[in-house]
Amino acid sequence: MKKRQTWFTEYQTDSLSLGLRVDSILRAEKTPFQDLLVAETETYGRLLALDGAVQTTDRDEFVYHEMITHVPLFMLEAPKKVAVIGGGDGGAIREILKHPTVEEAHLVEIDEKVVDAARVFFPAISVALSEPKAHVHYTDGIEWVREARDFDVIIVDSTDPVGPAEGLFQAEFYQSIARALTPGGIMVAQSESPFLHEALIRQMHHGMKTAFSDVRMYLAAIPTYPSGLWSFLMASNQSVAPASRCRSQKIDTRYWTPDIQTAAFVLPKFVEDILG
Ligand code: AG3
Repeated sequence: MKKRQTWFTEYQTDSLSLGLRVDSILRAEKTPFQDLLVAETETYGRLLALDGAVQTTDRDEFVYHEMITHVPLFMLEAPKKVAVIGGGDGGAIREILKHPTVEEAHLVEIDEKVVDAARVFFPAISVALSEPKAHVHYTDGIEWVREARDFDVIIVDSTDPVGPAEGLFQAEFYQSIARALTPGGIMVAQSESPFLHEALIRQMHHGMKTAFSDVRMYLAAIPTYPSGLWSFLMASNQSVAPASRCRSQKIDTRYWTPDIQTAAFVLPKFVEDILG
C-alpha cells in the first residue's frame, strides 16, 4: 500500500507557495496570538510555522540566526547589553551568547507558547535560553523598548508584518529603538525578500532613516523563506565598520565568516535600486 503523503504548504503570496513533505505533525495549536505548528519535514528537519509562515527549520536556521546577530555584534569591539524583539525560538540568543563580552541578552517575546514549543521540540535552537545571561520577557516588544535604555545592539527578529508583528515595521518603533540604544548602538531588523517585498523594504528603510543617520542592507541565502534571498536592515547613529576583533576572535559558526561580514553588504543592482 502506498504511504499517505502529508505536505506542509506555505502560501507565500497569492500565487506562490513552498511545499515540504512532512513525516509527522508534532504540535498544532492556537495560541492567544497566532496558529503554531511544529512538524517533522523530510528535507529540512523540524519546522516551526506561525500563522502558516515558516519561522525556522533545524537545517537552515543557522543562516538566519548567525546573520541577524553576528553582523551587528562584530561591528562593535565590546557589545555588553543586547536585546532581541521576537525570536522566541531562542536561536538569536544562542548566537549572541557566543560573544564573551556580552553580559545580558534579553529576549522579548509576546507569545510564551513559541518559547515553550522551542524548548520542547528545538533543543539545539533554544539551548541558551536557560543560561544565566539570558533574560526572557513575555511582553509586547513595542512597550518594552519604550522603557529600555543603554543597549549596544537591538535585534528585531520578527514574523511577517501581519498580526502581532505589524507595529515592529513602523517608523515610531525605530525611533523608540534609537532612544534605547547607546550613542554608537546598532539595530538590525529582518526585512524580508527583495524579490517579493519591495514596498515593505522601502517602508522600513524610510522609517529607519527618520531615526538613524546610517542605514544599510545586507543579504543571506535562506532556502525555506520566500524566494530564498533574505535581507536585513542595519541602522546606527554613528557610521560603523567591522571591529578588529571580527578577524581575531574565534567563534563557532557555519555561515558567518569575517569575509561574509563585509561581503554580505555588497548588493545586486536591483536591490540597490529598491533602496534608491
Ligand atoms: N523570523 C521570520 C522571518 C519571516 C519568514 N517569513 C515567511 N516565512 N513568510 C524568523 C524567526 C526565527 N527566529
